[in-house]
Amino acid sequence: MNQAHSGDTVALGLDQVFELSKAVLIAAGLSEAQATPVARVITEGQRDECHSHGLFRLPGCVQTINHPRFNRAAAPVVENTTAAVTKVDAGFGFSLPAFEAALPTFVEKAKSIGVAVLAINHCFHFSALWPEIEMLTAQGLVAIAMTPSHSWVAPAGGTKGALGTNPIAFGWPREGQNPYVFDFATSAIARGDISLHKMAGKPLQPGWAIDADGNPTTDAAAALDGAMLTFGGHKGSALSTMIELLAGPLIADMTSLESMDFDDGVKAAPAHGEILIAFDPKILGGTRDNQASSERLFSAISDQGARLPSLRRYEARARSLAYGVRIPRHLYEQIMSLPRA
Ligand code: NDP
Ligand code: PYC
Repeated sequence: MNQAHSGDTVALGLDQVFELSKAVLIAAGLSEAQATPVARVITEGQRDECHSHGLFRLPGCVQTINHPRFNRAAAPVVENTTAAVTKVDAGFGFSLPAFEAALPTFVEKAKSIGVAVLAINHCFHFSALWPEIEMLTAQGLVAIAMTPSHSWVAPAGGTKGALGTNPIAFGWPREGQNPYVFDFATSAIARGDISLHKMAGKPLQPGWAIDADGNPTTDAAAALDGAMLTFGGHKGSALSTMIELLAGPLIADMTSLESMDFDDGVKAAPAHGEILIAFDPKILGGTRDNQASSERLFSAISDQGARLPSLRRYEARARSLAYGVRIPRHLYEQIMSLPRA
């Protein structure tokens, strides 16, 4: 494999990121069919400079594949439940092959009746949600995705983990340009970013975490041993609880507390469900041009110097597509020390 080395970083083409990821995942025990969507999302994360969910996740994926409860032979089973509802059982493989297996049915339902729900069950989940959201906005659909994680996050007013970092993502298609997409953890920051702060020896921002004694901390190691905090105090805490309920008990799957129990101390990726909702604006909006008023809103935000979410990501994407990516040398060496197919 050709790659340019410079100082503390290593330059890779996007095709190299993809092939390297796939080779590691296959050597760890995934089939080509399972490894491909996982490697694609890792590559997309690195491409868009979402450092907490790009190549940084690859060693954790290997650890997850080695979890005794991970099913290396998992083949997603799609259930055509009702006119609006699709369920897919990931069989305790990764969420991404299950999402892709259910996508055509899910999209077809949203387009035929205006709204559809996809429940992914029994999946190990490590990925950002925006790649899935963008696959739905590319079909002209408005979309929401939510998932629990492990119970690392204390509720507002509490001192112990009960909630997950629980991301919520939303996408709105825009004619002739990238969709409006946001995708964030309901913890003050993703846990992956706390780990990156620890690796870089950087302090956390106040308000992100408490230590094991329940005291505020800006030390990443103490935060990983203690508990993370939600964004927005009681509001983030309630939103996170809603995500637990919608992507957990509502679809008969695990909460973040249950995912943590299921992990049994291995420290693999969380295992639980994911819920996605898709709306067809052509059906819900009828003949009204929903783009005119949404564009007016986006301009009112951008024209005063505020930025739309995902703009940073789209700019990073353009750069990476043109020039490839640079990753920290220590991460490259860690990945190259893993077996590859
Ligand atoms: P951030 O706090 O950076 O928030 C991310 C979102 O906010 C992005 O849409 C980002 O756009 C947008 N944003 C950031 N800064 C601004 C700004 N100044 N103005 C406007 N928009 C802004 O990231 P998080 O740490 O909360 O989450 C990172 C990722 O982690 C997500 O992709 C999430 O899905 C993933 N995650 C996954 C989990 C899982 O269980 N699978 C659990 C937790 C998190 P942009 O990207 O352009 O900066
Ligand atoms: O960064 O919080 C996180 C996370 C959990 C699962 C995947 N990412």
